[in-house]
Amino acid sequence: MTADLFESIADVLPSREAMAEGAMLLRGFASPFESELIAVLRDIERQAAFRHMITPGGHAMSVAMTNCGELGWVTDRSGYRYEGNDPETGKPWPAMPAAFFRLAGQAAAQAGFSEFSPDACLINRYQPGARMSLHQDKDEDDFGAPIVSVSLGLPAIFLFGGSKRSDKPRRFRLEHGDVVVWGGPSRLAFHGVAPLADGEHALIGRQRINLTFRKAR
Ligand code: MD3
Ligand code: FE
Repeated sequence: MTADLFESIADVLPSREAMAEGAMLLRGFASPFESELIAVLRDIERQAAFRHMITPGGHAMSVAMTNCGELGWVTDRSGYRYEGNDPETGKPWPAMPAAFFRLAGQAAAQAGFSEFSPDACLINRYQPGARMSLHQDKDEDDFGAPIVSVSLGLPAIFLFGGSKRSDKPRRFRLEHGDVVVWGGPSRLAFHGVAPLADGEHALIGRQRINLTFRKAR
């Protein structure tokens, strides 16, 4: 009885775990917001569809992407950059929903970044087999601001390396509702995502959605 009680509390309470200096994993932090996040995502997707962007090397990414906020991250044959308009429609990216902005701000505050004000949210959609190879996020102006990521849907193996591409990455399983704040010395760490294993998530289906909140300018 007592053990059951504590297990059920552990299931709902978010926990804090340091992955590295400046990288804080908040397990389940987004779970209370899941329905609102999913509703708002549908709305964004209607205005700015997921698409497989082309890298400067000419390859289509296996991850499909869209954005919301003042700025959106894009890649094409001419390079990586932030743009105010969706290149597919020519229209501004959908505004950042208040629920997204609040969640990102509350998570950043938990990790000690009290004034996080993201102007961009890159939304990544992984279907089974999709992956992201090791990279650094360097297209933002101010590396003093953290990046906040929110995982929804199927679990993924996140690869967390060091400051050099050759540093052997550690593996972390990120699950539905997990939020990570990447700041300080972790901000420029190499990172990636292993190919997504097939499965079915009760709310999100056969995919993983990752929101990454950034201060681009
Ligand atoms: C660590 N996305 O969009 S989120 C990306 O799960 C990206 O979709 C992955 O890497 C995903 O650029 C990882 C976690 C993440 C995001 C940014 C970081 C980890 C980071 C920046 C610096 C260090
Ligand atoms: Fe990244």
